[in-house]
Amino acid sequence: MSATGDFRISGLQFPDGFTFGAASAAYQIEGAATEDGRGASIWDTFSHTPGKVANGDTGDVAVEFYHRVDEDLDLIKSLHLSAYRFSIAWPRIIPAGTGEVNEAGLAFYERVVDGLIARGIDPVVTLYHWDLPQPLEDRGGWTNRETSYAFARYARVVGERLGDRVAVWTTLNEPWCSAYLGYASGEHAPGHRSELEALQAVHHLNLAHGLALIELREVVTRPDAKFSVTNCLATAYAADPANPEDVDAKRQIEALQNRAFTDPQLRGFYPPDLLEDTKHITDWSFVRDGDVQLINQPIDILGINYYCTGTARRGPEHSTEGTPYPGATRVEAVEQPGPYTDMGWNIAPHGLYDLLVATHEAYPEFDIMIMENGAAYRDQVVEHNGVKRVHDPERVDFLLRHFAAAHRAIKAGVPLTGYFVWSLMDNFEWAFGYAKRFGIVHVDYETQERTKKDSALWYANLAETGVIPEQLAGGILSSPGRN
Ligand code: IFM
Repeated sequence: MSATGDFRISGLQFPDGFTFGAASAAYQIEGAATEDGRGASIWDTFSHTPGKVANGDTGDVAVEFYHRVDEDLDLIKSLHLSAYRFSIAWPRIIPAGTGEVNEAGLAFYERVVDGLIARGIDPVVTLYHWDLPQPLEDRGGWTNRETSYAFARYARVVGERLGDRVAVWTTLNEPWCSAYLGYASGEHAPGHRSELEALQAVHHLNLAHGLALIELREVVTRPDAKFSVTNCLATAYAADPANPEDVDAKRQIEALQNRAFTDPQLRGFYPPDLLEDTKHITDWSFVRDGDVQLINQPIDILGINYYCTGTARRGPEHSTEGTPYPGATRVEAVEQPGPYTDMGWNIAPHGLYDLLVATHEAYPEFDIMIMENGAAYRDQVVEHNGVKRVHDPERVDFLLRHFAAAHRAIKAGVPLTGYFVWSLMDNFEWAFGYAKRFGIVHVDYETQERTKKDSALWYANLAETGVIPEQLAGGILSSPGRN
Protein backbone atom coordinates (compact mmCIF):
# COMPACT_ATOMS: atom_id res chain seq x y z
CA MET A 1 0.00 0.00 0.00
CA SER A 2 1.66 3.22 -1.02
CA ALA A 3 0.80 6.52 0.62
CA THR A 4 -0.45 8.00 -2.61
CA GLY A 5 -2.12 5.13 -4.44
CA ASP A 6 -5.87 4.61 -4.41
CA PHE A 7 -7.14 1.59 -2.61
CA ARG A 8 -10.53 0.36 -1.57
CA ILE A 9 -11.26 -0.89 1.89
CA SER A 10 -14.15 -3.26 2.19
CA GLY A 11 -15.18 -3.18 5.82
CA LEU A 12 -12.24 -3.85 8.11
CA GLN A 13 -13.39 -5.15 11.48
CA PHE A 14 -11.16 -4.70 14.53
CA PRO A 15 -11.17 -7.40 17.23
CA ASP A 16 -13.68 -7.20 20.08
CA GLY A 17 -12.31 -5.18 22.95
CA PHE A 18 -9.87 -3.27 20.76
CA THR A 19 -9.10 0.07 22.43
CA PHE A 20 -9.90 3.14 20.35
CA GLY A 21 -8.47 6.14 22.14
CA ALA A 22 -7.04 9.60 21.80
CA ALA A 23 -3.98 11.01 23.53
CA SER A 24 -2.72 14.28 24.97
CA ALA A 25 -0.07 15.57 27.37
CA ALA A 26 -0.29 17.87 30.37
CA TYR A 27 1.87 20.78 29.26
CA GLN A 28 0.34 20.76 25.81
CA ILE A 29 -3.25 21.17 26.98
CA GLU A 30 -3.69 22.15 30.61
CA GLY A 31 -2.67 25.78 30.92
CA ALA A 32 -3.13 27.06 34.51
CA ALA A 33 0.64 27.02 34.72
CA THR A 34 0.90 28.77 38.04
CA GLU A 35 -2.38 27.73 39.62
CA ASP A 36 -3.13 25.60 42.67
CA GLY A 37 0.48 25.12 43.68
CA ARG A 38 1.91 23.87 40.38
CA GLY A 39 5.68 24.34 40.28
CA ALA A 40 7.68 25.34 37.22
CA SER A 41 8.88 22.74 34.75
CA ILE A 42 11.69 22.83 32.22
CA TRP A 43 9.11 23.60 29.55
CA ASP A 44 7.96 26.73 31.40
CA THR A 45 11.54 27.92 31.50
CA PHE A 46 12.28 26.92 27.91
CA SER A 47 9.13 28.36 26.38
CA HIS A 48 9.70 31.64 28.21
CA THR A 49 13.24 31.86 26.83
CA PRO A 50 13.19 34.10 23.75
CA GLY A 51 13.83 32.27 20.50
CA LYS A 52 13.13 28.76 21.72
CA VAL A 53 9.49 28.36 20.64
CA ALA A 54 7.85 29.65 17.45
CA ASN A 55 6.05 32.97 17.91
CA GLY A 56 7.14 33.05 21.57
CA ASP A 57 4.24 30.70 22.40
CA THR A 58 4.07 29.11 25.84
CA GLY A 59 1.86 26.56 27.61
CA ASP A 60 0.70 29.13 30.16
CA VAL A 61 -2.87 28.96 28.89
CA ALA A 62 -2.73 26.19 26.26
CA VAL A 63 -6.28 24.91 25.65
CA GLU A 64 -7.37 25.37 29.27
CA PHE A 65 -8.03 21.70 29.91
CA TYR A 66 -7.40 22.44 33.59
CA HIS A 67 -10.53 24.58 33.62
CA ARG A 68 -12.59 22.66 31.08
CA VAL A 69 -12.31 19.10 32.33
CA ASP A 70 -16.02 18.29 32.26
CA GLU A 71 -16.61 19.81 28.83
CA ASP A 72 -13.62 17.95 27.40
CA LEU A 73 -14.51 14.63 29.00
CA ASP A 74 -18.00 14.99 27.53
CA LEU A 75 -16.35 15.58 24.18
CA ILE A 76 -14.34 12.36 24.50
CA LYS A 77 -17.50 10.50 25.44
CA SER A 78 -19.32 11.90 22.42
CA LEU A 79 -16.59 10.42 20.21
CA HIS A 80 -17.31 6.93 21.61
CA LEU A 81 -13.68 6.48 22.65
CA SER A 82 -13.03 3.60 25.00
CA ALA A 83 -9.87 5.14 26.51
CA TYR A 84 -8.22 8.50 26.98
CA ARG A 85 -4.48 8.80 27.38
CA PHE A 86 -3.32 11.88 29.27
CA SER A 87 -0.22 12.74 31.22
CA ILE A 88 0.21 13.84 34.79
CA ALA A 89 2.28 16.95 35.39
CA TRP A 90 4.97 16.02 37.89
CA PRO A 91 5.24 19.71 38.96
CA ARG A 92 1.57 19.70 39.97
CA ILE A 93 2.12 16.69 42.24
CA ILE A 94 5.56 17.44 43.69
CA PRO A 95 6.20 21.06 42.72
CA ALA A 96 9.91 21.04 43.53
CA GLY A 97 10.47 17.54 42.16
CA THR A 98 11.38 16.32 45.64
CA GLY A 99 9.86 17.18 48.98
CA GLU A 100 6.34 18.38 49.55
CA VAL A 101 3.38 16.75 47.82
CA ASN A 102 0.70 19.11 46.50
CA GLU A 103 -2.76 17.82 47.41
CA ALA A 104 -4.44 20.11 44.85
CA GLY A 105 -2.50 18.41 42.07
CA LEU A 106 -3.57 14.94 43.15
CA ALA A 107 -7.15 16.14 43.52
CA PHE A 108 -7.14 17.49 39.97
CA TYR A 109 -6.06 14.21 38.39
CA GLU A 110 -8.43 12.29 40.63
CA ARG A 111 -11.19 14.40 39.13
CA VAL A 112 -10.02 13.55 35.63
CA VAL A 113 -9.78 9.82 36.38
CA ASP A 114 -13.17 9.72 38.12
CA GLY A 115 -14.73 11.76 35.34
CA LEU A 116 -13.49 9.31 32.74
CA ILE A 117 -14.63 6.26 34.66
CA ALA A 118 -18.05 7.82 35.23
CA ARG A 119 -18.34 8.15 31.46
CA GLY A 120 -17.22 4.58 30.82
CA ILE A 121 -13.80 5.60 29.48
CA ASP A 122 -10.58 3.88 30.59
CA PRO A 123 -7.98 6.25 32.05
CA VAL A 124 -4.54 5.65 30.55
CA VAL A 125 -1.91 7.61 32.46
CA THR A 126 1.50 8.72 31.26
CA LEU A 127 3.68 9.68 34.20
CA TYR A 128 6.32 11.61 32.28
CA HIS A 129 5.57 13.56 29.14
CA TRP A 130 8.56 15.91 29.35
CA ASP A 131 7.63 18.39 32.09
CA LEU A 132 10.52 17.84 34.49
CA PRO A 133 10.30 20.05 37.60
CA GLN A 134 12.77 22.89 37.08
CA PRO A 135 14.46 22.48 40.51
CA LEU A 136 15.56 19.00 39.40
CA GLU A 137 16.99 20.40 36.17
CA ASP A 138 18.87 22.94 38.27
CA ARG A 139 20.64 19.95 39.84
CA GLY A 140 21.48 18.33 36.49
CA GLY A 141 18.09 17.05 35.34
CA TRP A 142 18.30 13.70 33.57
CA THR A 143 22.11 13.77 33.67
CA ASN A 144 21.83 13.23 37.43
CA ARG A 145 20.76 9.77 38.63
CA GLU A 146 19.02 11.38 41.63
CA THR A 147 16.33 12.45 39.15
CA SER A 148 15.52 8.77 38.52
CA TYR A 149 14.93 8.21 42.22
CA ALA A 150 12.86 11.39 42.50
CA PHE A 151 10.73 10.10 39.61
CA ALA A 152 10.22 6.76 41.36
CA ARG A 153 8.92 8.54 44.44
CA TYR A 154 6.59 10.67 42.32
CA ALA A 155 5.30 7.49 40.62
CA ARG A 156 4.60 5.97 44.02
CA VAL A 157 2.72 9.06 45.22
CA VAL A 158 0.51 9.01 42.12
CA GLY A 159 0.10 5.22 42.26
CA GLU A 160 -1.01 5.34 45.88
CA ARG A 161 -3.71 7.85 45.02
CA LEU A 162 -4.97 6.58 41.66
CA GLY A 163 -3.80 2.97 41.63
CA ASP A 164 -7.23 1.55 42.33
CA ARG A 165 -8.67 3.17 39.18
CA VAL A 166 -6.16 3.72 36.38
CA ALA A 167 -6.43 1.07 33.65
CA VAL A 168 -3.03 1.45 31.99
CA TRP A 169 0.12 3.07 33.33
CA THR A 170 2.87 4.19 31.03
CA THR A 171 6.03 5.42 32.70
CA LEU A 172 7.76 7.55 30.05
CA ASN A 173 6.65 9.04 26.79
CA GLU A 174 9.32 8.99 24.08
CA PRO A 175 12.47 9.05 26.19
CA TRP A 176 14.31 9.43 22.86
CA CYS A 177 12.98 13.00 22.66
CA SER A 178 13.73 13.79 26.29
CA ALA A 179 17.32 12.61 25.97
CA TYR A 180 18.42 13.56 22.47
CA LEU A 181 16.24 16.59 21.66
CA GLY A 182 16.56 17.87 25.23
CA TYR A 183 20.27 17.33 25.84
CA ALA A 184 21.98 16.79 22.44
CA SER A 185 20.31 18.95 19.80
CA GLY A 186 18.76 21.46 22.19
CA GLU A 187 15.51 21.68 20.23
CA HIS A 188 13.53 20.76 23.33
CA ALA A 189 13.81 21.71 26.99
CA PRO A 190 16.19 22.03 28.71
CA GLY A 191 17.92 23.00 25.47
CA HIS A 192 21.41 21.59 26.08
CA ARG A 193 23.83 20.54 23.34
CA SER A 194 26.05 17.84 24.79
CA GLU A 195 26.39 14.31 23.44
CA LEU A 196 27.65 13.04 26.77
CA GLU A 197 24.72 14.54 28.64
CA ALA A 198 22.30 13.00 26.17
CA LEU A 199 23.67 9.51 26.76
CA GLN A 200 23.60 10.04 30.51
CA ALA A 201 19.98 11.12 30.10
CA VAL A 202 19.20 7.94 28.12
CA HIS A 203 20.37 5.85 31.03
CA HIS A 204 18.74 7.85 33.79
CA LEU A 205 15.42 7.87 31.94
CA ASN A 206 15.65 4.10 31.58
CA LEU A 207 16.53 3.81 35.25
CA ALA A 208 13.60 6.05 36.16
CA HIS A 209 11.30 3.76 34.18
CA GLY A 210 12.46 0.66 36.06
CA LEU A 211 12.44 2.24 39.49
CA ALA A 212 8.98 3.68 38.91
CA LEU A 213 7.61 0.30 37.87
CA ILE A 214 8.91 -1.26 41.08
CA GLU A 215 7.07 1.40 43.10
CA LEU A 216 3.91 1.23 41.03
CA ARG A 217 3.62 -2.53 41.28
CA GLU A 218 3.77 -2.21 45.07
CA VAL A 219 0.94 0.27 45.35
CA VAL A 220 -1.40 -0.24 42.41
CA THR A 221 -4.45 -2.22 43.50
CA ARG A 222 -6.70 -2.31 40.42
CA PRO A 223 -6.50 -6.04 39.65
CA ASP A 224 -6.49 -5.69 35.86
CA ALA A 225 -4.19 -2.65 35.70
CA LYS A 226 -1.56 -2.88 32.98
CA PHE A 227 1.95 -1.44 32.95
CA SER A 228 3.78 -0.10 29.95
CA VAL A 229 6.40 2.23 28.54
CA THR A 230 6.00 4.31 25.39
CA ASN A 231 8.91 4.64 22.99
CA CYS A 232 9.01 6.43 19.66
CA LEU A 233 10.77 3.74 17.72
CA ALA A 234 12.45 4.64 14.44
CA THR A 235 11.16 2.85 11.37
CA ALA A 236 14.48 2.93 9.60
CA TYR A 237 15.37 1.52 6.21
CA ALA A 238 18.77 1.17 4.55
CA ALA A 239 19.02 3.30 1.40
CA ASP A 240 20.42 0.29 -0.44
CA PRO A 241 19.63 -2.92 1.42
CA ALA A 242 22.27 -4.71 -0.66
CA ASN A 243 24.99 -2.31 0.51
CA PRO A 244 26.46 -3.43 3.87
CA GLU A 245 27.52 0.13 4.68
CA ASP A 246 23.95 1.41 4.34
CA VAL A 247 22.72 -1.53 6.37
CA ASP A 248 25.22 -0.58 9.04
CA ALA A 249 23.97 3.03 8.97
CA LYS A 250 20.44 1.76 9.61
CA ARG A 251 21.75 -0.45 12.43
CA GLN A 252 23.32 2.58 14.08
CA ILE A 253 20.08 4.58 13.99
CA GLU A 254 18.16 1.65 15.40
CA ALA A 255 20.72 1.24 18.18
CA LEU A 256 20.47 4.91 19.20
CA GLN A 257 16.74 5.40 18.84
CA ASN A 258 15.27 1.98 19.54
CA ARG A 259 17.51 -0.54 21.24
CA ALA A 260 19.10 2.06 23.59
CA PHE A 261 15.70 1.95 25.27
CA THR A 262 14.02 -1.35 24.47
CA ASP A 263 17.01 -3.60 25.18
CA PRO A 264 17.59 -2.39 28.76
CA GLN A 265 13.85 -2.00 29.41
CA LEU A 266 12.77 -5.36 27.99
CA ARG A 267 15.94 -7.47 27.93
CA GLY A 268 18.16 -6.11 30.70
CA PHE A 269 21.25 -5.00 28.76
CA TYR A 270 22.60 -2.13 26.70
CA PRO A 271 23.32 -3.10 23.10
CA PRO A 272 27.06 -3.77 22.72
CA ASP A 273 27.05 -2.06 19.30
CA LEU A 274 25.62 1.13 20.86
CA LEU A 275 28.42 1.17 23.44
CA GLU A 276 30.95 0.65 20.66
CA ASP A 277 29.46 3.38 18.40
CA THR A 278 29.55 5.93 21.23
CA LYS A 279 32.82 4.97 22.94
CA HIS A 280 34.53 8.19 21.81
CA ILE A 281 31.85 10.08 23.77
CA THR A 282 31.67 8.00 26.93
CA ASP A 283 32.64 4.68 28.51
CA TRP A 284 29.10 4.50 29.94
CA SER A 285 30.54 4.21 33.47
CA PHE A 286 27.44 6.05 34.69
CA VAL A 287 25.69 2.67 34.32
CA ARG A 288 26.30 1.18 37.75
CA ASP A 289 26.30 -2.47 38.72
CA GLY A 290 22.74 -3.70 39.02
CA ASP A 291 21.20 -0.81 37.08
CA VAL A 292 20.14 -2.85 34.07
CA GLN A 293 18.40 -5.35 36.33
CA LEU A 294 16.51 -2.47 37.93
CA ILE A 295 15.52 -1.16 34.52
CA ASN A 296 14.36 -4.55 33.25
CA GLN A 297 11.03 -4.79 35.08
CA PRO A 298 8.11 -6.78 33.71
CA ILE A 299 5.61 -4.87 31.64
CA ASP A 300 2.35 -5.92 29.97
CA ILE A 301 2.10 -3.56 27.03
CA LEU A 302 4.76 -2.13 24.80
CA GLY A 303 3.66 1.34 23.73
CA ILE A 304 4.88 2.69 20.41
CA ASN A 305 4.43 6.08 18.80
CA TYR A 306 4.62 6.21 15.03
CA TYR A 307 4.56 9.16 12.65
CA CYS A 308 6.87 8.60 9.66
CA THR A 309 9.82 6.66 8.31
CA GLY A 310 13.55 7.31 7.95
CA THR A 311 16.14 6.03 5.54
CA ALA A 312 19.84 5.93 6.34
CA ARG A 313 22.93 5.56 4.23
CA ARG A 314 26.65 5.68 4.82
CA GLY A 315 27.92 9.23 4.36
CA PRO A 316 31.18 11.12 4.82
CA GLU A 317 32.60 11.34 8.35
CA HIS A 318 31.08 14.33 10.18
CA SER A 319 30.62 15.67 13.68
CA THR A 320 27.33 14.84 15.38
CA GLU A 321 27.61 17.64 17.93
CA GLY A 322 24.31 19.50 18.10
CA THR A 323 22.36 16.72 16.38
CA PRO A 324 20.03 14.21 17.99
CA TYR A 325 22.26 11.30 16.86
CA PRO A 326 25.32 11.22 19.14
CA GLY A 327 28.11 9.24 17.56
CA ALA A 328 26.40 8.47 14.24
CA THR A 329 29.32 10.17 12.52
CA ARG A 330 29.06 8.39 9.18
CA VAL A 331 25.30 8.17 8.91
CA GLU A 332 23.42 10.34 6.46
CA ALA A 333 19.64 10.74 6.37
CA VAL A 334 18.00 10.27 2.99
CA GLU A 335 15.09 12.54 2.05
CA GLN A 336 11.85 10.58 2.32
CA PRO A 337 9.41 10.66 -0.57
CA GLY A 338 6.18 12.59 -0.01
CA PRO A 339 3.41 13.32 0.45
CA TYR A 340 4.06 15.17 3.68
CA THR A 341 2.01 16.48 6.56
CA ASP A 342 2.26 20.06 7.77
CA MET A 343 5.20 18.95 9.96
CA GLY A 344 7.09 18.04 6.80
CA TRP A 345 6.92 14.38 7.87
CA ASN A 346 6.36 11.81 5.15
CA ILE A 347 3.12 9.86 5.15
CA ALA A 348 3.97 6.17 5.15
CA PRO A 349 1.34 3.79 6.51
CA HIS A 350 3.45 0.84 5.36
CA GLY A 351 6.03 2.05 7.90
CA LEU A 352 3.52 1.51 10.69
CA TYR A 353 2.92 -2.03 9.46
CA ASP A 354 6.66 -2.71 9.21
CA LEU A 355 7.30 -1.28 12.67
CA LEU A 356 4.54 -3.33 14.28
CA VAL A 357 5.74 -6.54 12.67
CA ALA A 358 9.41 -5.89 13.46
CA THR A 359 8.66 -4.92 17.06
CA HIS A 360 6.59 -8.04 17.56
CA GLU A 361 9.33 -10.20 16.07
CA ALA A 362 11.93 -8.67 18.38
CA TYR A 363 9.77 -8.68 21.53
CA PRO A 364 7.09 -11.32 20.91
CA GLU A 365 5.88 -11.68 24.49
CA PHE A 366 4.29 -8.23 24.78
CA ASP A 367 0.96 -6.86 23.68
CA ILE A 368 1.48 -3.68 21.71
CA MET A 369 -0.48 -0.44 21.74
CA ILE A 370 -0.03 2.43 19.34
CA MET A 371 0.10 5.18 21.94
CA GLU A 372 0.30 7.96 19.35
CA ASN A 373 -0.30 8.36 15.65
CA GLY A 374 -1.71 11.34 13.82
CA ALA A 375 -0.99 14.26 11.54
CA ALA A 376 -0.81 18.04 11.55
CA TYR A 377 -2.59 20.01 8.84
CA ARG A 378 -3.53 23.64 8.33
CA ASP A 379 -7.15 23.29 9.32
CA GLN A 380 -9.72 26.02 9.01
CA VAL A 381 -13.18 26.45 10.41
CA VAL A 382 -15.94 27.06 7.87
CA GLU A 383 -19.56 27.85 8.53
CA HIS A 384 -22.52 26.27 6.73
CA ASN A 385 -25.93 27.65 7.66
CA GLY A 386 -24.61 28.78 11.02
CA VAL A 387 -22.97 25.41 11.77
CA LYS A 388 -19.21 25.36 12.19
CA ARG A 389 -17.28 22.58 10.47
CA VAL A 390 -13.65 21.74 9.82
CA HIS A 391 -13.10 19.76 6.65
CA ASP A 392 -9.82 17.86 6.99
CA PRO A 393 -9.93 15.20 4.28
CA GLU A 394 -6.14 14.75 4.44
CA ARG A 395 -6.32 13.74 8.09
CA VAL A 396 -9.25 11.39 7.46
CA ASP A 397 -7.27 9.78 4.67
CA PHE A 398 -4.15 9.61 6.87
CA LEU A 399 -6.05 7.90 9.66
CA LEU A 400 -7.89 5.58 7.31
CA ARG A 401 -4.62 4.35 5.80
CA HIS A 402 -2.86 3.98 9.15
CA PHE A 403 -5.77 2.14 10.75
CA ALA A 404 -5.85 -0.12 7.70
CA ALA A 405 -2.11 -0.79 8.17
CA ALA A 406 -2.69 -1.58 11.84
CA HIS A 407 -5.50 -3.94 10.89
CA ARG A 408 -3.20 -5.67 8.43
CA ALA A 409 -0.62 -6.12 11.22
CA ILE A 410 -3.24 -7.71 13.46
CA LYS A 411 -4.10 -10.10 10.63
CA ALA A 412 -0.40 -10.91 10.35
CA GLY A 413 -0.39 -11.96 14.01
CA VAL A 414 0.74 -8.83 15.84
CA PRO A 415 -0.98 -8.64 19.26
CA LEU A 416 -2.03 -5.03 18.80
CA THR A 417 -4.67 -4.20 21.39
CA GLY A 418 -5.18 -0.47 21.06
CA TYR A 419 -4.63 2.69 19.06
CA PHE A 420 -4.54 6.25 20.40
CA VAL A 421 -4.87 9.05 17.90
CA TRP A 422 -2.62 12.02 18.50
CA SER A 423 -4.23 14.24 19.44
CA LEU A 424 -7.67 14.76 20.89
CA MET A 425 -7.50 18.53 20.44
CA ASP A 426 -5.18 21.03 18.80
CA ASN A 427 -2.56 22.00 21.34
CA PHE A 428 0.90 23.37 22.14
CA GLU A 429 3.20 21.54 19.75
CA TRP A 430 6.45 22.08 21.70
CA ALA A 431 9.03 24.12 19.73
CA PHE A 432 6.37 24.82 17.07
CA GLY A 433 4.04 26.41 19.60
CA TYR A 434 0.45 26.65 18.35
CA ALA A 435 1.47 26.75 14.69
CA LYS A 436 0.85 23.03 14.11
CA ARG A 437 -2.58 21.48 14.57
CA PHE A 438 -2.66 17.76 15.36
CA GLY A 439 -6.14 17.61 16.88
CA ILE A 440 -9.14 15.76 15.58
CA VAL A 441 -10.97 18.52 17.42
CA HIS A 442 -10.18 22.09 16.39
CA VAL A 443 -9.51 24.68 19.06
CA ASP A 444 -9.97 28.38 18.42
CA TYR A 445 -7.15 29.77 20.54
CA GLU A 446 -8.89 33.14 20.94
CA THR A 447 -12.14 31.79 22.31
CA GLN A 448 -11.15 28.23 23.30
CA GLU A 449 -14.13 27.00 21.31
CA ARG A 450 -13.89 23.31 20.37
CA THR A 451 -15.15 22.17 16.95
CA LYS A 452 -15.07 18.55 15.87
CA LYS A 453 -13.19 18.17 12.61
CA ASP A 454 -14.46 15.74 9.98
CA SER A 455 -11.72 13.36 11.17
CA ALA A 456 -13.29 13.33 14.64
CA LEU A 457 -16.63 12.35 13.11
CA TRP A 458 -14.94 9.66 11.02
CA TYR A 459 -13.07 8.34 14.07
CA ALA A 460 -16.17 8.40 16.27
CA ASN A 461 -17.86 6.10 13.78
CA LEU A 462 -14.91 3.72 13.79
CA ALA A 463 -14.74 3.73 17.60
CA GLU A 464 -18.46 3.07 17.89
CA THR A 465 -18.67 0.27 15.34
CA GLY A 466 -15.15 -1.20 15.38
CA VAL A 467 -15.35 -1.28 11.59
CA ILE A 468 -13.77 0.87 8.92
CA PRO A 469 -16.66 0.94 6.50
CA GLU A 470 -16.25 0.33 2.80
CA GLN A 471 -14.30 3.35 1.69
CA LEU A 472 -12.02 4.57 -1.02
CA ALA A 473 -8.72 6.09 0.00
CA GLY A 474 -6.78 8.07 -2.50
CA GLY A 475 -6.50 11.33 -4.29
CA ILE A 476 -6.61 13.22 -1.04
CA LEU A 477 -3.16 12.72 0.35
CA SER A 478 -1.22 15.47 -1.26
CA SER A 479 0.79 18.22 0.23
CA PRO A 480 2.50 21.37 -0.93
CA GLY A 481 5.78 19.78 0.13
CA ARG A 482 8.11 20.20 3.03
CA ASN A 483 8.15 23.34 5.12
O1 IFM B 1 2.99 16.45 20.15
C1 IFM B 1 3.92 15.42 20.18
C2 IFM B 1 3.78 14.59 21.43
O2 IFM B 1 3.88 15.36 22.58
C3 IFM B 1 4.85 13.54 21.48
N1 IFM B 1 4.86 12.76 20.25
C4 IFM B 1 4.86 13.47 19.01
C5 IFM B 1 3.74 14.49 18.99
C6 IFM B 1 3.75 15.25 17.65
O3 IFM B 1 4.96 15.89 17.49
